[in-house]
Amino acid sequence: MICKFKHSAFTLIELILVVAIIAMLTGAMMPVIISARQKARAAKFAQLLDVLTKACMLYYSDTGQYAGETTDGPVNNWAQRRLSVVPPAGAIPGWDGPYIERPLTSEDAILGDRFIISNLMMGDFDLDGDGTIDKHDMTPGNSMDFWFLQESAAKALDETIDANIPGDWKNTGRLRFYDMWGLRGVIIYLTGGS
Ligand SMILES: [Ca+2]
Ligand SMILES: [Ca+2]
Repeated sequence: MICKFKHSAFTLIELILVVAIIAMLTGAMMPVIISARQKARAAKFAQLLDVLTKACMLYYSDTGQYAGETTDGPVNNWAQRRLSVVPPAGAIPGWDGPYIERPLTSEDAILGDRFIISNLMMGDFDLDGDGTIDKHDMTPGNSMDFWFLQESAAKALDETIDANIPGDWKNTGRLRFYDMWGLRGVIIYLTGGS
């Protein structure tokens, strides 16, 4: 009986060790898995970003105005669906769209947060990371705004679209990240004046 008890105890310790090792390995692997998933999403979103940027440029070329579009939520004067929805005849002279295949939906919020393309370019942009602002706050243009995007998701996207831009990733290139007074957001430059 004593031998049997000892054998069972040894088996239990082995089991605990195996479980502990598996838990450690899983814990060590999780950041790698999450990071790979975010990189894949960022790459997919960058393709959508490219399509939307070209649509905005074409829209501007046709109408001389900057467009608005949104994934969901209220559509207002700040972000009307100008790229996808046919406006009333003559409402926007030169309009020759639709400029994207269909209105954006929440399914296009690949990074986990909805976004809005507005026709007012918010924020200063140092596009080449040389320390000099290239596009100034509130000048007309197109920018994409997220309000609650996770910092790690924003960083993964920044590494995709601002890969070769020197300086602080949060303040240089096309993507800017801010986190102050409890308000966190991402703004991406699409097109516009200086
Ligand atoms: Ca610059
Ligand atoms: Ca950046």
